[in-house]
Amino acid sequence: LSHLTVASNISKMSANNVKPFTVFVEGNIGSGKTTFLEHFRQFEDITLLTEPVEMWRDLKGCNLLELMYKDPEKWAMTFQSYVSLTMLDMHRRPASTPVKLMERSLFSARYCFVEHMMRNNTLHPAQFAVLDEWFRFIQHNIPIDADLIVYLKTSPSIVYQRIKKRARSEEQCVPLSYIEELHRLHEDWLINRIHAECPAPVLVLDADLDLSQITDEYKRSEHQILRKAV
Ligand code: DCP
Repeated sequence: LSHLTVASNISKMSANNVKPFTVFVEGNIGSGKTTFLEHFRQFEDITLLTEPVEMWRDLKGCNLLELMYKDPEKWAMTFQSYVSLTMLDMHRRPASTPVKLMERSLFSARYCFVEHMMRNNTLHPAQFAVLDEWFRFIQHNIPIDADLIVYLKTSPSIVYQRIKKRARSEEQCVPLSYIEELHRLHEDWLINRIHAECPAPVLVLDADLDLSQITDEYKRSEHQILRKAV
């Protein structure tokens, strides 16, 4: 059934030149965004753009993520400016499939991470202003397609434990307070809608569930993402 539906979506695409249905997967650090995207690997004809963090860890041999965590005042601007570039690249990458799933977006970079770094003065007001101008310029001049946001909602204490357990070397210094603040910023953006623009409808999933139970929760999103009765 999934193959038939996707095939009919492809023929619709070529007939009407329809753009792919574009989904951003968002949520706190350690909320399971990569695992969520991997769940969709079983379906044919979906473009998955996973793990942008791997690009941030190796730019011509430089680990920008590590530099940013070791000396945020010095490197946050460089890091976030490269995040914006990699995100814009993902937004603009054409997909010849009916569905395109992306891990994160320019929006979470701006409304969660850059917002946090501005509020706690990691970014100088001048650095924040430059990042914000880039963001506004892109928003107004470059089409960014968005049809759905999947918000993997978590409790800070749960993702904090996961982050400790997975022990990504760069993140060992991350305090619970940072995870709590990022949680509030995701909620303000996706649930409380404090920013004028939320680029697409938001589907909220319970991502506190552990790996043995999460597949059923992920399945809840299949019909909206594949747009078929499952
Ligand atoms: N990060 C950041 N600024 C951004 C985006 C991410 O500082 N604009 C940092 C936070 C993390 C690392 O990059 O230390 C990766 O964060 P993500 O939440 O993007 O990716 P994860 O791999 O943690 O996601 P998940 O565990 O949900 O798959």
